[in-house]
Amino acid sequence: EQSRLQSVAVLGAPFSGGQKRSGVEHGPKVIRDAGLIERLSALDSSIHDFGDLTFSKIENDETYMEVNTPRTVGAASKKLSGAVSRAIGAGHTLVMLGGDHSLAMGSVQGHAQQCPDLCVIWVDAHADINTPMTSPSGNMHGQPVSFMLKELQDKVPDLPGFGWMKPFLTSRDIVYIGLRDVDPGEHHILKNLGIQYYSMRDIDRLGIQRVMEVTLDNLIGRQQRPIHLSFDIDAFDPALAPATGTPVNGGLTYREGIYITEEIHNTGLLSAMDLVEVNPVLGATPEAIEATAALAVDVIASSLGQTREDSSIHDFGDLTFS
Ligand code: B3U
Ligand code: MN
Ligand code: MN
Repeated sequence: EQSRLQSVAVLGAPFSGGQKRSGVEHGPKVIRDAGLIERLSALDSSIHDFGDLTFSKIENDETYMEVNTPRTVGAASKKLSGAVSRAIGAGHTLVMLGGDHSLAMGSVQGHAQQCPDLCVIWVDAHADINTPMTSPSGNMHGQPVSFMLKELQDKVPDLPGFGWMKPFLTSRDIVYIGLRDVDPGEHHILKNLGIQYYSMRDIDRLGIQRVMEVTLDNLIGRQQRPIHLSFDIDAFDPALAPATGTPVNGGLTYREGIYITEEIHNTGLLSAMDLVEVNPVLGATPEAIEATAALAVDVIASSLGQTREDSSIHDFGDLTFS
C-alpha cells in the first residue's frame, strides 16, 4: 500500500565551523559517493534526496567567552533546524549528513519543533556536553548537548548567533552509547544530572544486547515516542572509521554498531538521525576514506531497515522463451 511506505528525506549539511580541522564539510559528498541513495532505494521506503544546504561564512566572527566562531555555528544550526522541521512536518523520516557534530543543535531542535516529546540516543566516543566554561577546546562540536538541556540553562551563557535557540530537552530524554573520552567537566555534568550513559567499559561488561535493552526500556519503555539518533562516526574503533577528526582507540566493533542501529530500527520509532564527523581529508589513504564512508552508509541503511538476515526482494524480471 502506498500510504504505508515510509518516506525518507536525505539532507546534507556540509559544515565544519564547530571544530578546527577542515574537510568534515565534505562528509555529505563522500557518503553519497559511497552509494547511500542506491542502498536506501533497495529498502522498503521512498527516498527523497533534498541535496545539501549551503552555509555562508560570517565575517569578523570573534571568539566569545572562549567559544570559537559562535555566530557561524549558530547561523548554520538555525538554518538546519528550519529545514529539518519542514521535512519532519511533511512526514519524512529525516537523515542528516554532516558536517561536524555542532549541527546536532539544529537537527535535534528542528526535530523537537515537530515532536516535542522526542528522545535522543547519542552514539559517540565523546559526550559533547561541555559548556562554554568547561570546554577545553572552545570547539562547539564538543558542546551541543549542553545547549539543548533545560537543566543546564543557567550554566550556558547567551552566545551571539543563538538567540533562536532555547533549551528543550531534559536529562532523562537522552542516553549515550560508546563513550570513552569524557572531559572532567563533562563527567561532573553527567553524574550531577544523573544522565544515563553506556561507556565502552559498560559495553564490555554488559554486552551490546543488554545495553540496548536497558537504553530502549528507559527511553520508550513506558511511553512510545519519536527517537532522534545522533551518530558520530568516531564511536567506531579508529581501525574501522579512520577518517574522522578526533579518533579514540577502543571503539565500537562493526557488529556492535550495527546491532545498535538494528535495534533502533526495530522499535519502529526512529524519526530522525544524524551521521556526523566523517572527514575525508583525514583519511591516510583512499581505502581509509572509502572504508569510513561505506561504514556510514551501513549505519544509515541499517537504521532504516536493512537487515543482516533477509536481503530485500530482488526483481529478476521475466525469462523469455522462444
Ligand atoms: N571533548 C573535547 C574533544 C571532542 C569533543 N568532540 C569531539 N572531540 N569530536 C572537546 O573539545 O570538547
Ligand atoms: Mn560528537
Ligand atoms: Mn565524537
